[in-house]
Amino acid sequence: MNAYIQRVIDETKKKNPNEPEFLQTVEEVLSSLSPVIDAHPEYEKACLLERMVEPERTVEFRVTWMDDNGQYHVNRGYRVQYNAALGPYKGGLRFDPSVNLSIVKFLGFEQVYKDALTGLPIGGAKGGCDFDPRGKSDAEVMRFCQAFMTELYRHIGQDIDCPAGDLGCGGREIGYLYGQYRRLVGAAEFGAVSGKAVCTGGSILRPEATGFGAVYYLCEVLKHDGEEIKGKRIAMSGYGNVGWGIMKKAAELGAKVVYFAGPDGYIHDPDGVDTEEKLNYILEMRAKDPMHCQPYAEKFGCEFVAGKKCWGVKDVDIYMPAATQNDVNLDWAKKIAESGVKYYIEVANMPTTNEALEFLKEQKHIIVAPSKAVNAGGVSVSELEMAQNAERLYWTAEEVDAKLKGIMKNIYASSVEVAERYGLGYDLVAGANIAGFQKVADAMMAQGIF
Ligand code: 2IT
Repeated sequence: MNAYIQRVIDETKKKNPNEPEFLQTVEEVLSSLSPVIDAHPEYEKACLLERMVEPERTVEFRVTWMDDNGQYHVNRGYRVQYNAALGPYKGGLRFDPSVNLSIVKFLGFEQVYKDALTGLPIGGAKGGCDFDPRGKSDAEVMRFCQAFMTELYRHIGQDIDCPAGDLGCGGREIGYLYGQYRRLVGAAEFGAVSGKAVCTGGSILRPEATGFGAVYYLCEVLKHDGEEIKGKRIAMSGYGNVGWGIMKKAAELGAKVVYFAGPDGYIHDPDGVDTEEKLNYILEMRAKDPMHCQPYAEKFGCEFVAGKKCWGVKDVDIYMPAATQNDVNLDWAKKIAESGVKYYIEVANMPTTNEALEFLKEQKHIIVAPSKAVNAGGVSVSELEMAQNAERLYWTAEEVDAKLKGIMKNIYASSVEVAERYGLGYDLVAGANIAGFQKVADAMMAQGIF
């Protein structure tokens, strides 16, 4: 590895000893940049990497809200405004008990390069709170969101930072967050929050965009192999917004999600989740209880395997981890390699541990696609939402879908092109890291050193 990269990784570890997820992503991204850092000695003089690993700004704040019994609760909120060299900070808010500074920094760092890859003018940020929306009433979620935004609003804005959703922060939460923002600033400043419902300035197709984009990217990977998506069988983890979008688009294009895993175990539906009834049932099931997918098996008479992940099953063509970080460790990666399945398409942010990712990349029979490229359709349509808001109009579903498709094709093509240019061959992981990095690097070098 390039000595400058190694030094920055070592220094980052020393400086942030209690942030394992953050260090994991810094190591993963930086270690794939050797060829481009070798080619640009001026980056070291400009302390470019040292500046890239340090967020431009981190805000931590208290969120106090009242439950339905009149009891107060205190949570910790975050917004890490990582890098705005390419445009206003952009990235989601995660509401989950696991949220801490390390998680938010890892997501923020990833977001910078993902947002750059889209080719759209957006910087990277991430935020969240250690609040658990599960089991809370609508009124409790509303009071929490209002309390959260009452602090966050002073740090965001349509030209400053535009948060969106992530785990635990869906359409309902975004609605309450945007409502409180509008109330506080006294203006319909739509572009300050994305993922809004269409009736309140949102973009058509935003809820489906990440899943649809992932399938469009997958189609490019298959095309490269002379394959098509029709008839392909998919095993995935997660059936949230993103997973659901994958199921829907896959079914539309003649592929089938035949395995999906949730927190309680996995479902095996050999017919695939390919009817409107099944897709609607998943939405209902999730709204009632996001922790259990077993009811799907009972409803549709298929197999449910309690407490297990579906990695390693053989009767599929494609794996798509779409749940959360570090879902696939080295043991699972070995099972995946043994299964003989050819396509490993990351969807969730950092779903693979670094050692598992390295192992999978070494397997000659497996093609690995990285989440920061595959899931970038979500943030892309968020940016299209900002653009529509700036124009004060709505685009049609066809217009948004066509733009999304074009963006995903570009992301794939630029990753392939850059990896080949640097002599790395067909390496979608390094290609995405380098292509995203190059855009941020150019903008930072052009803007002076600070
Ligand atoms: O991880 C992600 O890209 C998101 N959670 C969506 C970010 C956005 O601004 O739509």
